[in-house]
Amino acid sequence: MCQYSAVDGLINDWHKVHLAAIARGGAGLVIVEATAVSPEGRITPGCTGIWNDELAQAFVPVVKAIKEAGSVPGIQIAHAGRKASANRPWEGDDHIAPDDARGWQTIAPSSIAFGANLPKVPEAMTLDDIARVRDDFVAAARRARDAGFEWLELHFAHGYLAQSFFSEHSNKREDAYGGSFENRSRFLLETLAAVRDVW
Ligand code: 8OZ
Repeated sequence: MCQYSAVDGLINDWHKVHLAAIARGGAGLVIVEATAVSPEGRITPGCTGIWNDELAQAFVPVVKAIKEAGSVPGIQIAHAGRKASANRPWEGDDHIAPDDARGWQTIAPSSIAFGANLPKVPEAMTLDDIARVRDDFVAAARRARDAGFEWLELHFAHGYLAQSFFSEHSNKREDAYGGSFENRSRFLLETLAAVRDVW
């Protein structure tokens, strides 16, 4: 579960204690929270990340502690899409205001805001953006593997990037990534297949 306690994606003792305690409690599998594959893929500024080797290395002692407790270390890798750049729940759970330097430009299949408490309008992704995010998932998976994780989940749910490709409500693209069921599934299946090559 998201702890919103990382700084620039980097985990710290909070995460180690939290996760190792769950392992010590007897869980068979401990899954690290939705961890961003790129900085703009974080839900909030406090979300964990694995977009470079320094961030990945910080997981090594956590993985070790989980294994020493007899659990399997797992991680969920994620991109929040148009729901990114939000305040932490106790700060409002809404999009960071446009004039607040803590926020960033969000991306999505189409330039359509989530709405309600998340009104920020995302930038529609180019084909290069789509390929880059797919590659970010692959690089994140490789780093997670090298850090010792033994179980991996791609976060394709809850209105985040991948699910917003899948839904015809948020995906109005007219290229190979939008329209038909097959096209709306394309980003998910291509990303999954590319991750499978390294995992
Ligand atoms: C519940 C609370 C906080 C975050 C998600 C990453 O929707 C989340 C999340 C869920 O999957």
